[in-house]
Amino acid sequence: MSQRTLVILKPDAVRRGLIGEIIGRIERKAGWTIPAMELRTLDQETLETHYGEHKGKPFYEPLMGFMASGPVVVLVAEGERVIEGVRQLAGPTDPIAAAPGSIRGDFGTIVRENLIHASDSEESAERELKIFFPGLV
Ligand code: IDP
Repeated sequence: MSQRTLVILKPDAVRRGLIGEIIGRIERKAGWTIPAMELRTLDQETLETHYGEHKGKPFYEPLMGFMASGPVVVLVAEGERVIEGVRQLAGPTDPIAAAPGSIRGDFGTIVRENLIHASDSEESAERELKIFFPGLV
């Protein structure tokens, strides 16, 4: 079943020159495509809508600051089981716990600066795609 998921290459990935490396891993999965992609600096309102579920947690404010600290790449990935699949490519939230071979496992050390966001379910993907790509058909 073909799906769409929302992916954000976080400001650390852009600053460190890892855009090509990370997008390449998504592109190389057979049959997956990228129907929309843009480099943007996210504003507070967009970030609050996106990360609202974490409001009040100790890491929320630093996360907001980090996510607004520079441009990010927002993209839509499309294909068979792409929601679960990009989460697998990313690895778990904590890059030290993430296996080598995953994006976070290969390039990250800091929990907040973990390079990539990917929707975690069909419901999240639907909600997040509307936030970042409201005009997508
Ligand atoms: P996910 O991105 O792996 O789905 P979430 O639990 O949804 O993880 O958390 C959103 C983001 O908030 C994480 O990707 C990470 O950047 C940051 N974050 C989560 N937990 C912590 C923490 O304990 N300390 C610092 N930052 C955190």
